[in-house]
Amino acid sequence: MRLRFLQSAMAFESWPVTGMPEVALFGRSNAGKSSLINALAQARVARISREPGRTRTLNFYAGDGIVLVDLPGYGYSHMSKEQQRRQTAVLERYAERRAALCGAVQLVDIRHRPSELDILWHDFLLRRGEPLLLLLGKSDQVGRGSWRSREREIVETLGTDAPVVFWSARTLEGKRALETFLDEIRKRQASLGQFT
Ligand SMILES: Nc1nc2c(ncn2[C@@H]2O[C@H](COP(=O)(O)OP(=O)(O)OP(=O)(O)O)[C@@H](O)[C@H]2O)c(=O)[nH]1
Ligand SMILES: [Mg+2]
Repeated sequence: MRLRFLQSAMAFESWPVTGMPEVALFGRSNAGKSSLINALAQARVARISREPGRTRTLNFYAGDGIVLVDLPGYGYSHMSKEQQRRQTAVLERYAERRAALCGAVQLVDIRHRPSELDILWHDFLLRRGEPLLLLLGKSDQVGRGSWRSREREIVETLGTDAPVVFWSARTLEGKRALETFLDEIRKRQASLGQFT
């Protein structure tokens, strides 16, 4: 899908007013959120790096009637306590207050059992009661033969009935399903009318 960078922001006052439904990417640091933006856009619109903790601000992208937000990852320990506290506060504030937010994508690494923070954020997003898609990312890193058992462990750990999609920014596994999810949110919001 076409995606263009809109704005980078931290403070509530500078979050853009777009008039479009918004979907945010949640996931621990290094899960591959920024890479997902680039994979969807098929262009280098987001900055990525090998070192975790790269994304420090909320990054807004617009495409095809929807806004995607690349959020800073949670659970990045290599920063000061004060920085961590500030980052968590921004994430929570965004997730609680953002009126345009009508859906979420949570990205977890298929190779690992979800962390305590993954579980907390998953529960939080479920409680919002809006569409939530769980992506099992970096699926290119494990053989297809073990996908189902990885899925089972992750779903059991999260105790969830959210829809699950295998994802890879490298092979673009899951891209179609992700685009369908975004499309459904756009249609759902259009039928509900104004949201901001
Ligand atoms: N093999 C593989 N590597 C990936 C995939 N997606 C991302 N990566 C790599 O994982 C690392 C982190 O990716 P980012 O996209 O920066 O992760 P992030 O979730 O934005 O991280 P923060 O900004 O710290 O929250 C980079 O080295 C990426 O190249 C994937 O699908 N497969
Ligand atoms: Mg990032």
